Amino acid sequence: MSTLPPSFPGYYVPPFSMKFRVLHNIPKTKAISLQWHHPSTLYLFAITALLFILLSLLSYAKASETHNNKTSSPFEFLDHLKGCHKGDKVQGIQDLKKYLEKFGYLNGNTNNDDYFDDELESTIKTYQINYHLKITGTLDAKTVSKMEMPRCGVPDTYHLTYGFLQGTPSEAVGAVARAFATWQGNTHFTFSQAQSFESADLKIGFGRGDHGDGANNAFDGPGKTAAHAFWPTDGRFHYDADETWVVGAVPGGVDLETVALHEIGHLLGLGHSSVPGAIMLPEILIGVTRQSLHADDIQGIRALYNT
Ligand SMILES: [Ca+2]
Ligand SMILES: [Zn+2]
Ligand SMILES: [Zn+2]
Repeated sequence: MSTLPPSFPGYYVPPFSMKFRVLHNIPKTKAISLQWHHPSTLYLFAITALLFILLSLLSYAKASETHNNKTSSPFEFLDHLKGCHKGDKVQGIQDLKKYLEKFGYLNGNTNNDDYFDDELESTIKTYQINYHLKITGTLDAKTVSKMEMPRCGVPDTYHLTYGFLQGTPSEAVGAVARAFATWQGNTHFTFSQAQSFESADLKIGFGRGDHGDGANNAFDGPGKTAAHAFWPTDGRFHYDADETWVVGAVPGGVDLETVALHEIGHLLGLGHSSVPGAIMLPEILIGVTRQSLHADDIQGIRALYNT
């Protein structure tokens, strides 16, 4: 119950009050109470109920038999793709791509062909992470049967695009792209570079001092604040241009990718963590590099999005 959105308080209150009213309105006549306590009626009722359960079990068994003989899943086209893996070219892979696109695992820019490419492999991995399947990147039997199950039409995943302010150095672009790939590999999110900065969901760049986010968000020269990002759905992530930015573990330098991992966490809605080793710790370490998330970061995002 605690998971119900606070905006729906009336959702579960009316049924309760209605039940109360009905119960109170039942006249306490002898007929009703006697019927339920009379042993022979109770036996009769129990036998009828048992028969009913048996009958429904029988018809269920019959139904699943027919189901096994003749697949009735709307996604049965996936059946003959069982065992497909990267490098394969099989008719029907195109439909698989459409399926994954429909449910939010691929964006519209996919190669619409029957070729099992790198992108399809990583997409299937994301699907397998999402459904707690073994991460094989291939269309193994378990993955196919999961995909064939009747499902809700609302997409599972969130695809976000990112763009860079003009003049962003290529080292930063590469580092941020790697950080997005790390988050993509561990969550139900997928990311790709936007066609233009304006159209991007997430906007990344460097700023110095007061850089247009308001005086409260001005950067502070070398040291102290190294970067910041805004909560969803704002999407802004800025590096302080006055820091010594580096790629990798360089003494005295701040690693672009490590900081990007942290700031992307904020872009997705995570706050700071106090768990040692978490990327979401507020302290940014100088001269070190981190290229993976901590279990605490992954748990945080799963809890936040209920995945
Ligand atoms: Ca600073
Ligand atoms: Zn800023
Ligand atoms: Zn932070």
